[in-house]
Amino acid sequence: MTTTSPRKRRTKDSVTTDRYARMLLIRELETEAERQYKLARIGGYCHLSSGQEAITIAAADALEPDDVLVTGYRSHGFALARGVSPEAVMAELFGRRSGCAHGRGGSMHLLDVERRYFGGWGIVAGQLPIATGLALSLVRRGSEQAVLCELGDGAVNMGAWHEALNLAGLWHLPVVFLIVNNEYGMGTSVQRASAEPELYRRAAAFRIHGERVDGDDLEASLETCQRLLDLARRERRPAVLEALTYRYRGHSVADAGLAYRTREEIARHEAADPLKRARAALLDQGVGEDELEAIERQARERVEAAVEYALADPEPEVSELAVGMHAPGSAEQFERMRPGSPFGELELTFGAGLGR
Ligand SMILES: Cc1ncc(C[n+]2csc(CCOP(=O)(O)OP(=O)(O)O)c2C)c(N)n1
Ligand SMILES: [Mg+2]
Repeated sequence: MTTTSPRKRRTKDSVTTDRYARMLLIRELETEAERQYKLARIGGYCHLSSGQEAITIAAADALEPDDVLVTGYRSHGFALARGVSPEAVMAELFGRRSGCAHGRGGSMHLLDVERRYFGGWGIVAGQLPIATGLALSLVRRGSEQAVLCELGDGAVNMGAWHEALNLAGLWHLPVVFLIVNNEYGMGTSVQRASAEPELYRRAAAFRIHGERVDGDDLEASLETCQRLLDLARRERRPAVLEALTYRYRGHSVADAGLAYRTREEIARHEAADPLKRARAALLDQGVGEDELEAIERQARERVEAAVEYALADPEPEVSELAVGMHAPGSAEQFERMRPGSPFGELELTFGAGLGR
């Protein structure tokens, strides 16, 4: 039962029970993922975004259904926020057949093309040229949509950042580069990695608009993402948005996250947890404690159900391992690349040098 007072609830507030529920679902699913990883039910890498839920939900909610989302490998939250079910996410982490990448991608490569979520990419900054290319494709098709490309603070020191932003600026592409600045790239702080630690300023080199937002403030993040995506869609103005946030857990579940930062630092951030902030805002709006507790219970139940689902889901057949790896017609292309063939690597790579 709800004890919400309609008088006190402000409908214009963007901190809604729905958004709180979805932020919580991310937190609960990732907390459970770490547990399942330690039970050896999840293999490979597994990066958690606990602490980053506000900017994740804000970015996803600022997108229209036809907009395109591309992210790095810390992707569980983005997949959930874009509407991928917890079952499909957990099954993917377990490497099972009904995972959102059919059990072949794992934690870093979640995707859902139907929902215009084009992954989940494991190479740092590898997603940037892809996002820029997708934005160019939208322009060529005359489609008034935008691309949102998430990247970490560590990705801005990669060559691909410069290449992608240069073309986005030069060709006025509808892409918003969202830097999720969680203060660290693995164990290296932004201060130690970036000559210009105010990362949004680096957009100026490409004559792209740059802006910073408190990524733990759901309302401010949503407003900023909406405004920048709108400019990208309507006026083809690319942008860089730096969202300041923090990850509570280690870089991946294999990292305790304590060798390069203090417990006090983590505790300081946890005290301003975006979930706590959203909860307090809802209480302030007049949402009842019992309604919030029901949301919290439902999130845990939803995650438990996702684990049950993933456990029961079969693994992909080994015979299907290569299915979907290459586009139809690739066999002919590969044939041409064979050493010794007219376009083969033997001629191209060694031919001249060896005088053959
Ligand atoms: C090209 C490349 N170099 C190195 C790595 C190894 N690596 C994985 S994550 C990471 C740090 C990236 O940090 P950041 O961009 O801040 O993202 P975050 O992990 O904080 O989300 C590195 C160096 C990689 N995956 N790809
Ligand atoms: Mg980082």
